[in-house]
Amino acid sequence: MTNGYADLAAAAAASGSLLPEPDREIAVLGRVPVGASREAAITHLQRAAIEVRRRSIQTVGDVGAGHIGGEFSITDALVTLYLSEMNISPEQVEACDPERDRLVLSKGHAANALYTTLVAGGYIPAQSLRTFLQPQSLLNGHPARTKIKAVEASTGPLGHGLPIAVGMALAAKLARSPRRTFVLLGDGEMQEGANWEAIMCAAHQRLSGLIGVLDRNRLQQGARVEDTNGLEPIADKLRAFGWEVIEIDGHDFAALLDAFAATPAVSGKPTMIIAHTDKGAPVSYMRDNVAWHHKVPNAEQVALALIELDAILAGIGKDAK
Ligand SMILES: Cc1ncc(C[n+]2csc(CCOP(=O)(O)OP(=O)(O)O)c2C)c(N)n1
Ligand SMILES: [Mg+2]
Repeated sequence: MTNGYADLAAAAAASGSLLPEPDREIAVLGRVPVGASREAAITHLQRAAIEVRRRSIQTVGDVGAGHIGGEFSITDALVTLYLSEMNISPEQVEACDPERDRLVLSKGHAANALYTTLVAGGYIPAQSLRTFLQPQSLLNGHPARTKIKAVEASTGPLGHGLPIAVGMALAAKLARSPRRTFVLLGDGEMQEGANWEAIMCAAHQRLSGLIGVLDRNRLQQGARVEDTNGLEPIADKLRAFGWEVIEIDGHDFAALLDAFAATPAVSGKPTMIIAHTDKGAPVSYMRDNVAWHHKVPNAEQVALALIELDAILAGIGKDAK
Protein backbone atom coordinates (compact mmCIF):
# COMPACT_ATOMS: atom_id res chain seq x y z
CA MET A 1 0.00 0.00 0.00
CA THR A 2 1.29 3.46 -0.82
CA ASN A 3 0.47 6.71 0.94
CA GLY A 4 3.05 6.13 3.65
CA TYR A 5 0.81 4.40 6.19
CA ALA A 6 3.58 2.17 7.48
CA ASP A 7 5.90 5.15 7.95
CA LEU A 8 3.09 7.04 9.58
CA ALA A 9 2.32 4.24 11.99
CA ALA A 10 6.01 3.86 12.83
CA ALA A 11 6.36 7.59 13.48
CA ALA A 12 3.20 7.63 15.55
CA ALA A 13 4.39 4.65 17.56
CA ALA A 14 7.77 6.32 18.16
CA SER A 15 6.08 9.48 19.40
CA GLY A 16 3.65 7.50 21.53
CA SER A 17 0.64 8.91 19.68
CA LEU A 18 -0.77 5.62 18.39
CA LEU A 19 -4.24 4.77 19.65
CA PRO A 20 -4.50 1.56 21.69
CA GLU A 21 -4.94 -1.81 19.97
CA PRO A 22 -8.60 -2.71 19.45
CA ASP A 23 -10.00 -5.66 21.42
CA ARG A 24 -9.44 -7.65 18.25
CA GLU A 25 -8.53 -6.51 14.75
CA ILE A 26 -11.36 -5.94 12.29
CA ALA A 27 -12.09 -8.89 10.00
CA VAL A 28 -11.32 -7.62 6.52
CA LEU A 29 -14.00 -9.44 4.53
CA GLY A 30 -13.40 -7.64 1.24
CA ARG A 31 -15.94 -7.62 -1.57
CA VAL A 32 -18.87 -9.96 -1.78
CA PRO A 33 -17.45 -12.93 -3.73
CA VAL A 34 -18.31 -13.02 -7.43
CA GLY A 35 -21.20 -15.41 -8.03
CA ALA A 36 -22.38 -15.33 -4.41
CA SER A 37 -26.10 -15.98 -3.96
CA ARG A 38 -28.20 -13.03 -2.85
CA GLU A 39 -28.56 -14.61 0.56
CA ALA A 40 -24.80 -15.08 0.87
CA ALA A 41 -24.20 -11.53 -0.32
CA ILE A 42 -26.54 -10.14 2.34
CA THR A 43 -24.90 -12.23 5.05
CA HIS A 44 -21.48 -11.00 3.95
CA LEU A 45 -22.60 -7.37 4.09
CA GLN A 46 -24.32 -7.79 7.45
CA ARG A 47 -21.13 -9.21 8.95
CA ALA A 48 -18.95 -6.53 7.41
CA ALA A 49 -21.20 -3.76 8.70
CA ILE A 50 -21.02 -5.07 12.26
CA GLU A 51 -17.24 -5.43 11.98
CA VAL A 52 -17.01 -1.83 10.80
CA ARG A 53 -19.17 -0.59 13.66
CA ARG A 54 -17.19 -2.62 16.23
CA ARG A 55 -13.99 -1.00 15.05
CA SER A 56 -15.43 2.50 14.57
CA ILE A 57 -16.71 2.82 18.10
CA GLN A 58 -13.40 1.70 19.55
CA THR A 59 -11.59 4.33 17.49
CA VAL A 60 -13.92 7.07 18.74
CA GLY A 61 -13.63 5.87 22.31
CA ASP A 62 -9.84 5.69 22.12
CA VAL A 63 -9.25 9.05 20.45
CA GLY A 64 -11.98 10.82 22.44
CA ALA A 65 -13.59 12.41 19.39
CA GLY A 66 -15.81 11.55 16.45
CA HIS A 67 -19.42 11.46 15.29
CA ILE A 68 -20.47 7.93 16.14
CA GLY A 69 -24.26 8.39 15.77
CA GLY A 70 -24.10 9.66 12.19
CA GLU A 71 -21.43 7.10 11.38
CA PHE A 72 -23.58 4.20 12.46
CA SER A 73 -26.58 5.42 10.45
CA ILE A 74 -24.65 5.29 7.15
CA THR A 75 -22.46 2.25 7.78
CA ASP A 76 -24.86 -0.16 6.05
CA ALA A 77 -25.01 2.00 2.92
CA LEU A 78 -21.24 2.53 2.86
CA VAL A 79 -20.52 -1.17 3.24
CA THR A 80 -23.06 -2.09 0.53
CA LEU A 81 -21.46 0.38 -1.85
CA TYR A 82 -17.80 -0.48 -1.28
CA LEU A 83 -18.18 -4.24 -0.86
CA SER A 84 -20.83 -4.88 -3.47
CA GLU A 85 -22.32 -2.15 -5.60
CA MET A 86 -19.55 0.11 -6.74
CA ASN A 87 -17.41 -0.77 -9.71
CA ILE A 88 -14.22 -0.16 -7.81
CA SER A 89 -11.27 -2.06 -6.39
CA PRO A 90 -8.11 -1.15 -4.47
CA GLU A 91 -6.18 -1.78 -7.70
CA GLN A 92 -8.39 0.62 -9.67
CA VAL A 93 -7.95 3.28 -7.02
CA GLU A 94 -4.21 2.75 -6.91
CA ALA A 95 -4.02 3.09 -10.71
CA CYS A 96 -6.42 6.09 -10.71
CA ASP A 97 -8.56 4.19 -13.23
CA PRO A 98 -10.81 6.90 -14.70
CA GLU A 99 -13.60 4.37 -15.15
CA ARG A 100 -13.95 3.58 -11.44
CA ASP A 101 -17.18 4.57 -9.73
CA ARG A 102 -16.86 7.49 -7.31
CA LEU A 103 -18.22 8.10 -3.83
CA VAL A 104 -18.33 11.50 -2.19
CA LEU A 105 -18.99 11.51 1.55
CA SER A 106 -20.76 14.83 1.71
CA LYS A 107 -21.47 14.38 5.43
CA GLY A 108 -17.73 14.41 6.01
CA HIS A 109 -18.08 14.34 9.79
CA ALA A 110 -18.70 10.58 9.37
CA ALA A 111 -15.10 10.16 8.16
CA ASN A 112 -14.31 7.40 10.63
CA ALA A 113 -17.06 5.21 9.14
CA LEU A 114 -15.59 5.82 5.69
CA TYR A 115 -12.04 4.97 6.81
CA THR A 116 -13.16 1.82 8.58
CA THR A 117 -15.16 0.74 5.52
CA LEU A 118 -12.09 1.38 3.37
CA VAL A 119 -10.20 -0.96 5.69
CA ALA A 120 -12.97 -3.56 5.34
CA GLY A 121 -12.61 -3.30 1.56
CA GLY A 122 -8.82 -3.52 1.57
CA TYR A 123 -8.23 0.07 0.44
CA ILE A 124 -6.20 1.17 3.45
CA PRO A 125 -4.48 -0.94 6.11
CA ALA A 126 -6.14 -1.66 9.43
CA GLN A 127 -3.18 -0.20 11.30
CA SER A 128 -3.95 3.24 9.85
CA LEU A 129 -7.03 3.43 12.10
CA ARG A 130 -4.74 3.64 15.10
CA THR A 131 -3.53 7.02 13.82
CA PHE A 132 -7.02 8.59 13.47
CA LEU A 133 -6.84 12.27 14.43
CA GLN A 134 -3.27 11.92 15.64
CA PRO A 135 -0.60 14.49 14.70
CA GLN A 136 0.43 14.12 11.02
CA SER A 137 -2.17 11.37 10.46
CA LEU A 138 -3.56 10.78 6.97
CA LEU A 139 -6.88 10.09 8.66
CA ASN A 140 -8.21 13.53 9.45
CA GLY A 141 -11.46 14.18 11.27
CA HIS A 142 -12.92 14.98 7.87
CA PRO A 143 -11.78 13.16 4.72
CA ALA A 144 -8.97 14.74 2.69
CA ARG A 145 -8.47 13.65 -0.92
CA THR A 146 -4.90 14.93 -0.83
CA LYS A 147 -4.05 12.33 1.82
CA ILE A 148 -5.88 9.17 0.83
CA LYS A 149 -6.27 8.03 -2.77
CA ALA A 150 -9.57 6.30 -2.10
CA VAL A 151 -11.08 9.57 -0.86
CA GLU A 152 -12.56 11.24 -3.93
CA ALA A 153 -13.37 14.66 -2.45
CA SER A 154 -12.37 16.63 0.63
CA THR A 155 -15.51 17.28 2.63
CA GLY A 156 -16.62 18.59 5.99
CA PRO A 157 -18.33 21.90 5.33
CA LEU A 158 -21.88 20.67 4.75
CA GLY A 159 -23.53 21.38 1.41
CA HIS A 160 -20.44 20.97 -0.75
CA GLY A 161 -20.37 17.27 -1.56
CA LEU A 162 -23.38 17.21 -3.84
CA PRO A 163 -22.17 20.13 -5.99
CA ILE A 164 -18.81 18.35 -6.33
CA ALA A 165 -20.57 15.09 -7.25
CA VAL A 166 -22.64 16.90 -9.88
CA GLY A 167 -19.40 18.02 -11.49
CA MET A 168 -18.03 14.49 -11.40
CA ALA A 169 -21.21 13.05 -12.90
CA LEU A 170 -21.25 15.71 -15.61
CA ALA A 171 -17.63 14.88 -16.44
CA ALA A 172 -18.59 11.21 -16.76
CA LYS A 173 -21.49 12.08 -19.03
CA LEU A 174 -19.32 14.28 -21.27
CA ALA A 175 -16.79 11.44 -21.47
CA ARG A 176 -19.64 9.05 -22.38
CA SER A 177 -18.57 6.89 -19.48
CA PRO A 178 -20.98 4.52 -17.67
CA ARG A 179 -19.25 5.16 -14.35
CA ARG A 180 -21.56 6.21 -11.53
CA THR A 181 -21.08 8.91 -8.92
CA PHE A 182 -22.53 8.26 -5.48
CA VAL A 183 -22.93 10.95 -2.86
CA LEU A 184 -23.87 10.40 0.77
CA LEU A 185 -25.82 13.28 2.30
CA GLY A 186 -27.11 14.07 5.76
CA ASP A 187 -30.72 15.14 6.20
CA GLY A 188 -29.77 18.18 8.27
CA GLU A 189 -27.31 18.92 5.50
CA MET A 190 -30.21 19.24 3.06
CA GLN A 191 -30.97 22.58 4.72
CA GLU A 192 -27.93 23.99 2.91
CA GLY A 193 -28.98 26.05 -0.10
CA ALA A 194 -26.11 24.93 -2.32
CA ASN A 195 -27.65 21.45 -2.39
CA TRP A 196 -30.77 22.75 -4.07
CA GLU A 197 -28.81 24.52 -6.78
CA ALA A 198 -26.96 21.27 -7.39
CA ILE A 199 -30.22 19.30 -7.42
CA MET A 200 -31.62 21.65 -10.08
CA CYS A 201 -28.46 21.46 -12.15
CA ALA A 202 -28.26 17.64 -12.01
CA ALA A 203 -31.80 17.30 -13.32
CA HIS A 204 -31.22 19.91 -16.02
CA GLN A 205 -28.12 18.04 -17.17
CA ARG A 206 -29.98 14.69 -17.01
CA LEU A 207 -27.25 13.12 -14.89
CA SER A 208 -28.60 9.59 -14.58
CA GLY A 209 -25.18 8.44 -13.37
CA LEU A 210 -25.57 10.54 -10.22
CA ILE A 211 -26.97 8.68 -7.23
CA GLY A 212 -27.58 10.40 -3.93
CA VAL A 213 -28.10 8.52 -0.69
CA LEU A 214 -29.92 10.71 1.78
CA ASP A 215 -29.28 9.52 5.33
CA ARG A 216 -32.74 10.26 6.69
CA ASN A 217 -31.93 9.68 10.35
CA ARG A 218 -34.17 12.62 11.35
CA LEU A 219 -31.51 14.11 13.61
CA GLN A 220 -28.95 16.84 13.08
CA GLN A 221 -26.55 18.37 15.59
CA GLY A 222 -28.37 18.72 18.88
CA ALA A 223 -31.92 18.67 17.49
CA ARG A 224 -34.44 16.90 15.28
CA VAL A 225 -34.39 18.04 11.65
CA GLU A 226 -38.14 18.62 11.52
CA ASP A 227 -37.96 20.88 14.58
CA THR A 228 -35.10 22.93 13.13
CA ASN A 229 -35.93 23.50 9.48
CA GLY A 230 -38.21 20.71 8.26
CA LEU A 231 -37.58 18.90 4.99
CA GLU A 232 -40.94 17.26 4.41
CA PRO A 233 -42.33 16.45 1.96
CA ILE A 234 -38.76 15.74 0.83
CA ALA A 235 -39.57 13.00 -1.69
CA ASP A 236 -42.15 15.22 -3.42
CA LYS A 237 -39.73 18.13 -3.47
CA LEU A 238 -37.01 16.05 -5.10
CA ARG A 239 -39.44 14.66 -7.67
CA ALA A 240 -40.61 18.20 -8.43
CA PHE A 241 -36.97 19.11 -9.03
CA GLY A 242 -36.74 16.33 -11.64
CA TRP A 243 -35.19 13.43 -9.72
CA GLU A 244 -36.15 9.80 -9.41
CA VAL A 245 -36.75 9.01 -5.75
CA ILE A 246 -36.56 5.62 -4.06
CA GLU A 247 -37.44 5.30 -0.37
CA ILE A 248 -36.02 2.40 1.59
CA ASP A 249 -35.11 1.18 5.03
CA GLY A 250 -31.43 2.15 5.04
CA HIS A 251 -30.54 -0.71 7.38
CA ASP A 252 -32.09 -3.38 5.10
CA PHE A 253 -29.39 -4.82 2.84
CA ALA A 254 -31.88 -6.40 0.43
CA ALA A 255 -33.52 -2.99 -0.02
CA LEU A 256 -30.14 -1.28 -0.43
CA LEU A 257 -29.07 -3.80 -3.09
CA ASP A 258 -32.35 -3.42 -4.97
CA ALA A 259 -32.21 0.37 -4.84
CA PHE A 260 -28.67 0.54 -6.19
CA ALA A 261 -29.52 -2.05 -8.86
CA ALA A 262 -32.25 0.32 -10.10
CA THR A 263 -29.60 2.89 -11.01
CA PRO A 264 -28.80 4.52 -13.33
CA ALA A 265 -32.47 5.28 -13.82
CA VAL A 266 -33.71 4.46 -17.31
CA SER A 267 -35.60 7.75 -17.30
CA GLY A 268 -32.30 9.61 -17.61
CA LYS A 269 -32.87 11.40 -14.31
CA PRO A 270 -30.55 11.47 -11.31
CA THR A 271 -31.70 9.28 -8.44
CA MET A 272 -32.03 10.08 -4.75
CA ILE A 273 -32.30 7.08 -2.46
CA ILE A 274 -33.94 8.26 0.73
CA ALA A 275 -32.51 5.82 3.24
CA HIS A 276 -34.60 5.83 6.41
CA THR A 277 -32.13 5.14 9.17
CA ASP A 278 -31.60 5.63 12.88
CA LYS A 279 -28.71 7.66 14.21
CA GLY A 280 -26.62 5.33 16.38
CA ALA A 281 -28.23 2.13 15.07
CA PRO A 282 -28.27 -0.61 16.16
CA VAL A 283 -26.86 0.20 19.61
CA SER A 284 -29.80 0.47 22.02
CA TYR A 285 -28.62 3.37 24.17
CA MET A 286 -27.60 5.41 21.13
CA ARG A 287 -30.33 4.70 18.61
CA ASP A 288 -32.44 7.73 17.65
CA ASN A 289 -30.96 9.64 20.56
CA VAL A 290 -30.07 13.24 19.76
CA ALA A 291 -27.26 13.19 22.34
CA TRP A 292 -25.11 10.95 20.15
CA HIS A 293 -23.98 13.44 17.53
CA HIS A 294 -20.41 13.98 18.66
CA LYS A 295 -20.72 12.61 22.17
CA VAL A 296 -17.87 10.24 22.97
CA PRO A 297 -18.68 6.89 24.55
CA ASN A 298 -16.79 6.11 27.75
CA ALA A 299 -15.09 2.74 28.25
CA GLU A 300 -18.21 1.20 29.75
CA GLN A 301 -20.39 2.43 26.88
CA VAL A 302 -17.92 1.10 24.32
CA ALA A 303 -17.97 -2.27 26.07
CA LEU A 304 -21.78 -2.28 26.15
CA ALA A 305 -21.94 -1.49 22.43
CA LEU A 306 -19.48 -4.29 21.67
CA ILE A 307 -21.63 -6.75 23.60
CA GLU A 308 -24.69 -5.76 21.57
CA LEU A 309 -22.79 -5.81 18.28
CA ASP A 310 -21.24 -9.21 19.05
CA ALA A 311 -24.69 -10.62 19.84
CA ILE A 312 -25.89 -9.46 16.41
CA LEU A 313 -22.77 -10.86 14.76
CA ALA A 314 -23.33 -14.24 16.38
CA GLY A 315 -26.85 -14.41 14.96
CA ILE A 316 -26.01 -13.45 11.36
CA GLY A 317 -26.49 -16.23 8.84
CA LYS A 318 -28.19 -18.52 11.34
CA ASP A 319 -31.35 -18.57 9.21
CA ALA A 320 -29.40 -19.11 6.00
CA LYS A 321 -29.80 -22.51 4.37
C1 LIG B 1 -21.55 24.41 6.69
C2 LIG B 1 -21.48 23.66 8.00
N1 LIG B 1 -22.18 24.09 9.06
C3 LIG B 1 -22.12 23.42 10.22
C4 LIG B 1 -21.33 22.31 10.34
C5 LIG B 1 -21.23 21.58 11.69
N2 LIG B 1 -21.96 20.30 11.63
C6 LIG B 1 -21.30 19.14 11.47
S1 LIG B 1 -22.34 17.82 11.41
C7 LIG B 1 -23.69 18.80 11.62
C8 LIG B 1 -25.07 18.22 11.66
C9 LIG B 1 -25.45 17.62 10.34
O1 LIG B 1 -26.67 16.94 10.43
P1 LIG B 1 -26.98 15.82 9.39
O2 LIG B 1 -26.68 16.31 8.03
O3 LIG B 1 -28.36 15.37 9.64
O4 LIG B 1 -25.92 14.67 9.69
P2 LIG B 1 -25.95 13.62 10.90
O5 LIG B 1 -25.61 14.39 12.13
O6 LIG B 1 -27.30 13.02 10.96
O7 LIG B 1 -24.89 12.64 10.55
C10 LIG B 1 -23.32 20.14 11.72
C11 LIG B 1 -24.26 21.26 11.93
C12 LIG B 1 -20.61 21.89 9.21
N3 LIG B 1 -19.84 20.79 9.21
N4 LIG B 1 -20.72 22.57 8.04
MG1 LIG C 1 -29.16 13.58 10.20
